[in-house]
Amino acid sequence: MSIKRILIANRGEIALRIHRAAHEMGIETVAVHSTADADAMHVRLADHAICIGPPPAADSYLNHAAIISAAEISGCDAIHPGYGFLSENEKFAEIVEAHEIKWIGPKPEHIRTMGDKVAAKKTAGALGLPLVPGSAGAVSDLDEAKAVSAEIGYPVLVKAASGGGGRGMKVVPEESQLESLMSQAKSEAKSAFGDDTVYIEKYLGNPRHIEFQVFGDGEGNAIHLGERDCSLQRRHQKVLEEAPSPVLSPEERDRMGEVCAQAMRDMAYRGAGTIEFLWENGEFYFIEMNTRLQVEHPVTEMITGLDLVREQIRIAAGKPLSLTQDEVTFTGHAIECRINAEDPFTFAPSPGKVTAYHPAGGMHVRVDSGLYAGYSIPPHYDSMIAKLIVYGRSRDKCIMRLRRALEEMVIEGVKHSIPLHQELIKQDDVLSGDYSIKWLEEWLKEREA
Ligand code: MV4
Repeated sequence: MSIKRILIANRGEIALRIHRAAHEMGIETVAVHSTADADAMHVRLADHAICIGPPPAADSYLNHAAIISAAEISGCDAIHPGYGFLSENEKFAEIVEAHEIKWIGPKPEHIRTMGDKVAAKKTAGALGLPLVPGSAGAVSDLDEAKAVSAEIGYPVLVKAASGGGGRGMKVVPEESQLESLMSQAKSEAKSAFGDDTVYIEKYLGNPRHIEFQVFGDGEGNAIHLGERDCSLQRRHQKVLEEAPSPVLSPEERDRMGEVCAQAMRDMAYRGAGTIEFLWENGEFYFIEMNTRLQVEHPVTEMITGLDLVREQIRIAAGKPLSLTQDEVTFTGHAIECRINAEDPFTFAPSPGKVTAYHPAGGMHVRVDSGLYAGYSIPPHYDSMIAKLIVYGRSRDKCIMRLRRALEEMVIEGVKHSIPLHQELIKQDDVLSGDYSIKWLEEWLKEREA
């Protein structure tokens, strides 16, 4: 029942994050790493470290056999996948469980359902979540696409069932363009995912991206931990996230959160999940569900006081949720800035040696990062090198503290996004919370001009 040693099947700040939660629970950790990550902070801190392959992720962090062998050899009784890599791979989750190793994640069947966007939408609808108007499922031919689109009205959006990250998505302004844009969406989906299944939705022109954090025990108990507003994105990469959303009242949060929690009770969901919505003119529309811990989970931790990784580990060990919905409280405001090793103007990656590093500190300031002076950021992986998370009693106080923390933080030797964040939090629309999913890219265009 209890977990004694966790294999961390990830790298970077999230590997460190998982190590910290485990050690605070008296659980040992085993780091697995590629040859490029031998000097990483989480590898140094873990109780044991096993090299599982060369730098390309396909040969190391995605290598099922190497990771399972490492778990067996080192006597791990659980695997935490973090985010990305194998975190939403239902086959890997099944293999882990077949080896009688605890999977610190959702049931494989739920990972599978939510990975198929058409199945996810059908499931969400059946569970009572509000959907974007559109086709009831996959659209098989042009006549069906025309009928659905005429019914909901143009513009419509053609989406890939295997999609995510915006690939294989086409906005169709009017019927005359449906045939060509649908076939483009299908061929893009076919080459990107090996699956040309598409579905159709009403295109929302100016929504916000608001996501609810949920947790279930796998036996029909579930809670929600409120929402995060992640509307500030560039090319489907989040740049800054905050909780609570500037646009939700406590009543709207309770109402929508409860709809989410009830849906998770009805499906006997296990572990951490995020239910993503588009929000426009006071209405929520389900788009997708992520069956993993997310990068931006710390903003939820800051306003609830809970350790979400600890909660995940407890659930995997068969323990009940550590609190009831009535015991969940939301206090103050939190903002996370993602700091990437990239040029803050061109966004070109900037790997290399960090010659000086000084994280921000002080009251209500958290830095999740594996950086240290002398560390070389390898070129093989995601460019996110740190997350700065700041809390304040109010949104205004949070932004004042964020400004102070960004000023304090020093990263030398590589280009990074701190200057971008400093500029961003001076913008009137960001200060007032008046932004949609289109805001950041439009601002970046003006900034370039
Ligand atoms: C949409 C949409 C507008 N209308 N669906 C982008 C990726 C995928 N997760 C869903 N996405 C969108 N779906 C309808 N019916 C606009 C987007 C979208 C978006 C969503 C969230 C955050 C940033 C975005 C950037 C561009 C498009």
